[in-house]
Amino acid sequence: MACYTPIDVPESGEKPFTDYSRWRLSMTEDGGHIWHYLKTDEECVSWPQTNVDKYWLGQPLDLPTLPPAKDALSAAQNGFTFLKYLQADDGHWPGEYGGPMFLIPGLVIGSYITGMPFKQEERLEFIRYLFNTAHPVHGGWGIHVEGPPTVFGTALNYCVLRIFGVSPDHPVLVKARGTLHRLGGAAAIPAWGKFWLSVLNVYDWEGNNPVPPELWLLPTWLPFHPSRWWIHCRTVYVPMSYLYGTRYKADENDLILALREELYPENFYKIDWPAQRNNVAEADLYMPHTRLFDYLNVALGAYELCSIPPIRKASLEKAYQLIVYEDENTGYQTLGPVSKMMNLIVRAVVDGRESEAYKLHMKARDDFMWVCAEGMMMTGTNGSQLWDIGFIAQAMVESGLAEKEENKGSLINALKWLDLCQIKANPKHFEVSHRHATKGAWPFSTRTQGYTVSDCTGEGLKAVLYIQEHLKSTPKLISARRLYDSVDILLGMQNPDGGFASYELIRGPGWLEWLNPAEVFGDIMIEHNYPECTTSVITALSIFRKCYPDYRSDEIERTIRHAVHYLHKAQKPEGGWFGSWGICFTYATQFALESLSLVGETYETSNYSRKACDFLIRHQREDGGWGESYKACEIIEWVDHEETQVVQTCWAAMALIYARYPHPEPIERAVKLVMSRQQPDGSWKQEAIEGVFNKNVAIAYPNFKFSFTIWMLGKAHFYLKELRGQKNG
Ligand code: LAN
Repeated sequence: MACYTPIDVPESGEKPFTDYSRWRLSMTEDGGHIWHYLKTDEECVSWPQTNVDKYWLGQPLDLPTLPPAKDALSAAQNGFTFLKYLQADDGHWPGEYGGPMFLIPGLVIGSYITGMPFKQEERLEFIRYLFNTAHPVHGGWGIHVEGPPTVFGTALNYCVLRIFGVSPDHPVLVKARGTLHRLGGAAAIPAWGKFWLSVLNVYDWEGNNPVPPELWLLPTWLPFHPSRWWIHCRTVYVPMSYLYGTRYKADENDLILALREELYPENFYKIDWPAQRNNVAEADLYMPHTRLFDYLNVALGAYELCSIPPIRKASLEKAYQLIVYEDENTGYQTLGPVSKMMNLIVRAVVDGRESEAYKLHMKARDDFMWVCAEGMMMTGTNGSQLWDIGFIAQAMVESGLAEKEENKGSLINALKWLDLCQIKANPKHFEVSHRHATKGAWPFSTRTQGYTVSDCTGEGLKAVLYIQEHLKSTPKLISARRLYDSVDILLGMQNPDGGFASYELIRGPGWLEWLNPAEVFGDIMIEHNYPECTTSVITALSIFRKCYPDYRSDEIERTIRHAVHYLHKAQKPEGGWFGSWGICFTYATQFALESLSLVGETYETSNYSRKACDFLIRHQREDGGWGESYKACEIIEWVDHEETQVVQTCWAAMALIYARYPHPEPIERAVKLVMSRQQPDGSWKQEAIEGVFNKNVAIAYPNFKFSFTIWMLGKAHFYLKELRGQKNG
C-alpha cells in the first residue's frame, strides 16, 4: 500500500497549497491532458506558463480590454478573440471536466491499495479540492459538487482525506464526520460505496448485494445477458464482479482500523452485515430497488452460499479476460474513470505491480487528473475534447466569423485536430469484447479512449463538413471515404423506433431497468434513445447529404424521417424535450428544434415547433434570460434556477432561432442579457454547472460558456437582421 505520512494542512483551501505558478498542462499526441508541477526555477523559465495554463488554474491572464461590442456579432467576435487564447497548439480546446464527487475516491482508494503513489503536490491539491468542495454549511460532500451532502460522497471522500494523511481532528473532517453520522453512517452507503469500502476493508463484503461474475458465462441471446446492458454499467460490472467474486480486500493496517472507528456511529464489529445490503440513507436514495430486484438478490445470495468452485473460477477468468480486452482497446484509459480504477486493481492483483499492465495503467491515470482553481480533481472522462471542439467549430462557421482572416488559422488547427481524433479502425478486440464498431466514428474525448458515441460522431462530422466544405480555402484533410465511414456508423445506430442512443444500439429490454442496483443513478441498465443524440445524428446526415448527395441518399432520407417521428413522440406535453446530458429542457429543446428546422418544421409550419417555442417563452425571465436548476433532471420537470444562466439563455434563444420564431423581442432580450454579462476581455464568467448524467449527477462543461455564447450571438445577429428587414420591407 502507498502509505502517506500525516500531513499538516491549513484549515481552509482558499489559498493554494502549492505554488500555482509552477503548474503546466501538456498534451499527449492524441490531445490527452497531463498536468506537471515544475520543481525548479530553471524549468519554469524554459517552460513558461501559457494562457491556457493560467486560465484553467484560475490565475489572471492580463489580456487587453477589447473595444466594447456594438452589436451581437462583434460581441461574438470578442468572445472568440478571448477563446483563441485558450486553444492548445494542437488545435483543440482543453477544459476541466469535473462535477461528480464519487470519482476521486475510486482514484485514491484504487491507487492506495495497489501501491500507486501520487506526487506530493498532487496529494496537497487533492486535499485542497475536497476542502473547497465540502458543503459550506453542513460539511461533507454530495454526489456532485452542487448537491447536498450524502453518505456516498461524504464517507468516500472522508476516506480519501484520511488516506492522504489528514488528521481526523482537522475541522473539515470533524464536520464531515458529524454529517456522515447524522445521515446514517457509512453502513447506509449506496451499493457502489459499499463496494469501494469493502475493497478498502472498512466494510464487510457480506453487506453487499451479490455481484456474481457467472452472468458472463450465460448465453448472449438471453435478454438479460450483461453484454446487453448500457456500456457504462457493464464495463463497471466486469471488474466489480471480479473483485466481489474473489472478495478482494486490502490488508488491515492502522489506518483501516481507525477508519472502522470513524466512519460508523455504531461499533463496526457488531454490525449485522447482511442486514445492510439494502440499507441506503435517505439523503442518497434516488432510485429505490424494485421488489423484483430484492427477490433476485435473495436468490443470488443463496447461490453465493453454494457457488460451484469450477464455475466461479471459469467466470472469474472470463471477467479477467474482458478486463484485459478493455484495457488494450482503450490504451488503458478504459471507458471511464470508475472502471479505470477497478480494472487497475484487478490487473495489480493478477498481473502484479511489476507488470507492463500496471505501468501502462499508471501512465494513463494522469489523463484523469486535472488541476483547477480549487485544487486537483479526477475528471469525468479523460477530457471533453471532441465535444468542445465540435461546438466551437460550428459556432465559428455559423456566425460567419470563421471567414475572417484573423480566425482562419485557428479553424485550420481545429480541423487538424478533428482529423487526428477520428477513429480509423474497429477495436483490436472487437466482437469478443461485445463492442460496437468504431471505424469512422468520433469519440467524446480522444481517439485512444476510442469509443463510438452517436452524437459525438454527428457533431464531429458536422464540424469537419463545416470547416472543409463550407469555408473557402481550407484544406480537405479528411477524405470522402473517411466521411462515408462516419456516415456508415451513424446509419447503423438507429433504433427501431427511430431514435438514437449514446454508444450503441439498444440491446436489452426495458424491464432490465427494474434491476438497477445502483440506487443513486437513473436509467443505467440499458441504452435509451435521447433527443440530443438523435438530433446530432440527423443534423449531421442532413448537412452531409447536401455536400455528398449521392452517398446512401435513400437511406439517409429514410433515417431522418424516422428520427423526426421519434422526436415528435418524445416531446413532453408541456412543449419541451427532456435533456439527459445537459440541464435540462432548454438543452434538449434546442437540439430538437434544430432537427425539426432541418426538415422544414418551424414555428409557422409545425405544431411541435410552435408548442416548444411557447414553452420556452413561458419560462423566459424578466431580465431576458433563462435559468434551470439541475434538479429539473432529477424530477423531469422544469425547475427554475435562482439565477439566470448565460448558457441556458443561449440554448433557449438558439432554439427560437432554429424555429424561426417570428417575434424578435424575446431573442433581442436574450442577446442583451448575454452581452451584458460579457467581460471586457471578451470572456464570460463561470456560472452554474451545465451538464448531467443518469438524472442525478451534474457534470461541468465550462467551455459551453464560450461555444454557445458565440454561436447564439452570431446566429441571432443575422436572424434579427432578417426579421427587421422583413418588417421594414
Ligand atoms: C458522458 C459525457 C458525454 C455524453 C454526451 C456525449 C454529452 C451524451 O450526449 C452521450 C453520453 C455521454 C458520452 C456521456 C455518458 C456518461 C458519462 C461517460 C458522461 C456523462 C461523462 C461521465 C459519465 C460516466 C458514466 C461517469 C462514470 C459514472 C458511472 C455511472 C459509470
